[in-house]
Amino acid sequence: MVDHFRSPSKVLQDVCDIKPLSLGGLNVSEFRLLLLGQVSSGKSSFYNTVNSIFRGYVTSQAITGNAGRSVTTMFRMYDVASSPLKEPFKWKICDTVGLLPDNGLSVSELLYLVDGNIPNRFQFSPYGGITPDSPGFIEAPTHSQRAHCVALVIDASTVDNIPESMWQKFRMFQDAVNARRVPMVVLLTKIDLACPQTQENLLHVFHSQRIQQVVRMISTRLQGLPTNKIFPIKNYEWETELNMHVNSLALLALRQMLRFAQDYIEDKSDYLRELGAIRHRLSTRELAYTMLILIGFFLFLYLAFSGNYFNNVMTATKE
Ligand SMILES: Nc1nc2c(ncn2[C@@H]2O[C@H](COP(=O)(O)OP(=O)(O)O)[C@@H](O)[C@H]2O)c(=O)[nH]1
Ligand SMILES: [Mg+2]
Repeated sequence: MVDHFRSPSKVLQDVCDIKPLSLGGLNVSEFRLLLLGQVSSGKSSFYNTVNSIFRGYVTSQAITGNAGRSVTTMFRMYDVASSPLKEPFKWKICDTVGLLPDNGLSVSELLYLVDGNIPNRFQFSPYGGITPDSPGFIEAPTHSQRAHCVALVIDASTVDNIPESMWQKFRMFQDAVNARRVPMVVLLTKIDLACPQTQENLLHVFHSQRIQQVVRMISTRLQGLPTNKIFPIKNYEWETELNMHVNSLALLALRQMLRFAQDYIEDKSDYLRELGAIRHRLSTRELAYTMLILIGFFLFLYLAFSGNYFNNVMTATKE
């Protein structure tokens, strides 16, 4: 439990307690939560916000900025711990380079991030994409190395300007992630900039017509993604002190992401168990067929060599 959190809530406690369970032989040592989204949508700031909550003061370990191009150029897996001397939690936040509508990382390259092929501190090149020949490419990632929940980070204040080609990329990516049964959520950042009343009082977010409208719009654009998977948040940006409401929104989103990650592991272990059972059933049937063939073969040999078979055949032919 983090002692410096001024009002230790149930949500905070839940987040501290969640750790992957080893199920059905599926050993996952930690959850990996992958952040993806446009340049400047607030991915690195989300990690900083979460880290600040647990550190007990506003920190900015991940470099953030509004340069018009991605300030983040590396794939980084960040641990979170209540102090540098304490054990980190059993989950990591994975921060990436920003997405661009018409160039930048393609959907298949993004899937390498989901599938765990990309190592920590992988340097994205502005010229070339990711291929299996890229330095450090992990050919056969373990279940622990893949993403267990993906968060699409969308800036609420500029959502109306997202070009159609970007939505198309999001949807293609969503289809591929759904096919892998990896849970996907949306982190809707900069709600303070999107709604003036929310800027004044963060609790207004739950009544804001504008935020509700944005949430519904994103749900429609993302093929009916349930609205309870779209989390409005406000990242630490100008603040120098922690704020309870900023913390609460970020923690609510984080707790759901971790719960979805746990659901994914359960689902995966069920699938592997069923696959194992099918293989077992198949191998039992194959064994029975092989035995029958062998018995037939030995019976034939016995009859042939004992002479009876040929005698009987000869007699039968003469008659
Ligand atoms: N007002 C406000 N600014 C934010 C929020 N989240 C991020 N920012 C700012 O947006 C800019 C881009 O954020 P960054 O985290 O670098 O985006 P990234 O490219 O997705 O990693 C930075 O100047 C942040 O301070 C937010 O919730 N509210
Ligand atoms: Mg960044």
